[in-house]
Amino acid sequence: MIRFEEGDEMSANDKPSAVNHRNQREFIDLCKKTGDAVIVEKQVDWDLELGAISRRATEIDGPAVVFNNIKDYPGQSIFVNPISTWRRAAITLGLRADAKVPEIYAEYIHRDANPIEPTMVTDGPSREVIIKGDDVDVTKLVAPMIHDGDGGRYLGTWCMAVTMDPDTGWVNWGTYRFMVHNKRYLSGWPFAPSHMGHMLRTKYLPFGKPMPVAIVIGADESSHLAATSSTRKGRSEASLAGGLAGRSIELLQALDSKLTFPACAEVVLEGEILPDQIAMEGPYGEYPGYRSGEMGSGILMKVNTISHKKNPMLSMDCTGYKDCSSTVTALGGGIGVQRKLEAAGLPVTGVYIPSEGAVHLFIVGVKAGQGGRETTQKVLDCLTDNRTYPTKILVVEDDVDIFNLGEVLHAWSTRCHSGRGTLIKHVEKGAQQLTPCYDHDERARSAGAVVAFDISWPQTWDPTEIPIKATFNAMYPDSVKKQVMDNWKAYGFQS
Ligand SMILES: Cc1cc2nc3c(=O)[nH]c(=O)nc-3n(C[C@H](O)[C@H](O)[C@H](O)COP(=O)(O)O)c2cc1C
Ligand SMILES: [Mn+2]
Repeated sequence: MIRFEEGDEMSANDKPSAVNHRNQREFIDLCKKTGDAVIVEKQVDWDLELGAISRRATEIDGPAVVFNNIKDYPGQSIFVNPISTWRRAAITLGLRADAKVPEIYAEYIHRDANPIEPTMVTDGPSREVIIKGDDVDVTKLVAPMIHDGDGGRYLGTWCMAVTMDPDTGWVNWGTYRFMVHNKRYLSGWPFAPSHMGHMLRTKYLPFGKPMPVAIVIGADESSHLAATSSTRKGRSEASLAGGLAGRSIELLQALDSKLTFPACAEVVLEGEILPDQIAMEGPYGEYPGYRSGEMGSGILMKVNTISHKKNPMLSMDCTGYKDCSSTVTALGGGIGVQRKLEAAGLPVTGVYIPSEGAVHLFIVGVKAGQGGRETTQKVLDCLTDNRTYPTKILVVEDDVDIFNLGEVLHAWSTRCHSGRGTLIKHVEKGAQQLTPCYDHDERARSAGAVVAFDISWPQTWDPTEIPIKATFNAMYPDSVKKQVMDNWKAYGFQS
């Protein structure tokens, strides 16, 4: 199988084509054509109603939603759940809306391997309205009360936070939640090991320096997708976004700093993370599909400048069970996990992180005949060595389609020995603290546990001993299968 490395160049005629959307509004137009976006003109309340509609829409794998008439906020609209389904992930990457998940993964890998440098421009829609200093009031932008029980109103969900490494000039884009604290302040919660968290802790806090930051809302989906990906430190997410879009992304420089972000963004909040103050943040209906944690201390951003399009359209993820976060992390994260396993020399053939598992369930495909307890142990060790997101890992051989949950469940139920095939590992650091099944003590210590299942036949068996699947494909001679397929409609079946 082909192994891709981040930033690998491929031959020129293999370059990904430009996708059909250059900004949020063009993406919505594409989604409308395929039934993947609904425009709501009826007035909705920003206080829970908007969130409840958005939550239900994503849970039924329904369309994304544009709310054009939001109580108390005339002239502003919100685009909700941009990439919370595989269909919209496919559209983002320039594929047919009904492209299958393996095609979507393959397209992402191809585009990721072909980054395109961005281009600087000097204007963008966000420059239509500029508000500075004492005139700044973030509560004038519509930030919904998304879930009942949230600690406050969230303005940053499907956003990108832009920061710069002061030593190297590397600009990081990452998607992290931001809650309205008051008129001039937002509080946020980037994980310590995230690029933004790490930059803040190592490059600004020790020197008592405020960290310049821009929160960018309503940009093109290629850039938003790049901001959610787990790429290596130092790699430009703007170039990755270019690869995902198949064209150079136009960037604008911030008004108050050297930070750069997509010029097409509709709303930009510029300011600084203060080195000497914290603020209460959360709780929030989170990507594991629960309200996770209590209100706790978060980072504090002072907003100095707001720039936005006249009548701006903001972007929002209605986070929770089956949200943008678990869908896009399944994609960029799944590919990152595959690369990590390949680099460790494991015979991996693919990784699927189904959105229903909320980034807690990893399905790892390995070459037929090369599964087994030893391989499963190595996969488990590799995926718990640093940041531990999964609580369950299924290691299946590649006669099982990892993207077909029915097949995976069948193989797990029937092939995995409940004693010998079950490997449990306790993790003492680096476990994801939002994991719902961890107790308070484990969360405080970033500790947890992961179970990996070896879903392979005993390696000691002679191949002739392996049970034949009782399926159409496995149990009949080719000649009979062909006869049946040739006559399928003639028998009276529709499809
Ligand atoms: C809607 C959404 C919200 C997210 N919120 C957070 C968050 O609040 N904190 C965090 O550390 N990661 C959050 N993530 C995950 C990060 O975006 C992801 O880990 C990404 O790789 C971070 O970028 P970085 O690698 O540049 O740090 C969120 C992802 C999505 C899609
Ligand atoms: Mn990054």
